[in-house]
Amino acid sequence: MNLNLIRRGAVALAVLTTLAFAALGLAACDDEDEGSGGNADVIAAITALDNAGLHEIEVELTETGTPPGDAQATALRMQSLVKLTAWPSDLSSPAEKLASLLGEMAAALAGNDTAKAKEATTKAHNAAHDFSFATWTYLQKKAGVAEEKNTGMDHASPTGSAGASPTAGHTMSESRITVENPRARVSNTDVSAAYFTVKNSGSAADRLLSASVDSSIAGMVQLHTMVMEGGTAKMHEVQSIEVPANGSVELKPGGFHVMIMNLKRELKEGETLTIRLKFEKAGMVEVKAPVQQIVTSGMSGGAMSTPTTGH
Ligand SMILES: [Cu+2]
Repeated sequence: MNLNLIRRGAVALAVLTTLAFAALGLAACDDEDEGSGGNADVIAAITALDNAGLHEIEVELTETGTPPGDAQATALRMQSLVKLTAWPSDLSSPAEKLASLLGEMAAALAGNDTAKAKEATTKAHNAAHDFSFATWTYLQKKAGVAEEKNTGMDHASPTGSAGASPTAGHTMSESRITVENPRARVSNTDVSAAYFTVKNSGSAADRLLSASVDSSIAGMVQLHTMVMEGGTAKMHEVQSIEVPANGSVELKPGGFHVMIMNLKRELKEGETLTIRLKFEKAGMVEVKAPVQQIVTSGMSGGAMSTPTTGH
């Protein structure tokens, strides 16, 4: 056998080996869910996101009006992390949305508009929550373990804020939310309001973060409070409504309410309005609110005045 033949044989063997490995590689990819990275990558990324401190940034912004010094860096780091992780295909579209919300958060934090920074931070924080829940649900399904409810994890209470921080052995405190006596106000104008009592029988405080109705019914829904200013009742938008542990909060005429704006049609007595409530810990809660005449003590007429503050 001459040297040339041996060389050719070696090259052929090398090519075959490469092809065999390529085939193995493809087979390994087929085993995964389409588009999925490894479990370890996904777990590492979602753990980092869970511990990034978006909650603390939002709380500090809300309470002091100033974000923590590293808030923008955190948003940018989390944006890179979410963009670069090979999420399973089911999660790739929410991941894209989350990455862009984190980008908006970083941009808003770089500016000096506090309200804008707060709004962008709240949006990114909420999206991160939903994304984390979806990711862990995916992982639990893949692992064949039981699924958790979207409630429970008391993610680190903000340092320096009022209230006891959970001790190491007590991080699984729960918020158990029920909504009672929901009702919405009849309206033939472009605004209405909804009221209800939120009860929390759990050992962790929760927050009502937002409310929404079908976009075919109203263009905007906000959480409002009403305060007396110089003898006039004025409405203000609030970022959230606290629901104490083992306690309740009542949304009622003259106080906290769900403000339904840009109504696209009349709300008639006897119909039912579906309202989706988003809680920080308990997640989404859907309520069916009967539309009815609601008497507002101290205010004339059946309809609420238009907001004089906020938007
Ligand atoms: Cu209002």
